Amino acid sequence: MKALIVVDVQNDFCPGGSLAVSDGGQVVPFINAVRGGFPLTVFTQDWHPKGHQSFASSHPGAKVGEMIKVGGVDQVMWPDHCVQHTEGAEFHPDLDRRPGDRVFHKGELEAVDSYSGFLDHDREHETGLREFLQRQGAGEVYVTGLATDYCVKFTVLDALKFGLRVSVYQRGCRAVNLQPGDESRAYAEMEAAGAVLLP
Ligand code: VGL
Ligand code: ZN
Repeated sequence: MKALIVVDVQNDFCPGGSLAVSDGGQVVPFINAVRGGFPLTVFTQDWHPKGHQSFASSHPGAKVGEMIKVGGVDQVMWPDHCVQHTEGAEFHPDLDRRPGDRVFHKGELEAVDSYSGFLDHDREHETGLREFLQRQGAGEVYVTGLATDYCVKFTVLDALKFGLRVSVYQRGCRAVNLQPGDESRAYAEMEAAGAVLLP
């Protein structure tokens, strides 16, 4: 059975949000159009506590966009975003969500960031998505959402590590592009790891 994974289509990643991805909202009509073709659709939601380690505001002197070491690990400094129970953390208002849809939260631990919808960066805490897909008998996933070069990429790479067959809808993804070319490098990495890239 195939499942659609919708990654982080939240207000803060859309125009007007604190970590807006250009044209982020444009993935919404695409996602709404394809979800009907899937027997199962799941959503991930970036869900940080206030003062999260990935926020530049949590590190005196740190600037948004730079990389610093946090507990010995490289961490990109982001603007405050997707803080639990705020408007910015809510799903885009036009996203077609239905009763019974499962949502998997990530980035909930203050000290660890989490781009993947499956596991946080310390590889210790699972979101429950893997087990859920397994129980549903979903061996094949199609991934769409925000952002291509972070949460989409890490979700795809983990899905492949867990032995799922993975396709990525490029029309349904948008990138942050902190550096020019991050988007195409992210797609190349996903493809090299075994993902099928769909236009
Ligand atoms: C994301 C940066 C920080 C994402 C989440 O959803 O791609 N990017 N937190
Ligand atoms: Zn985040």
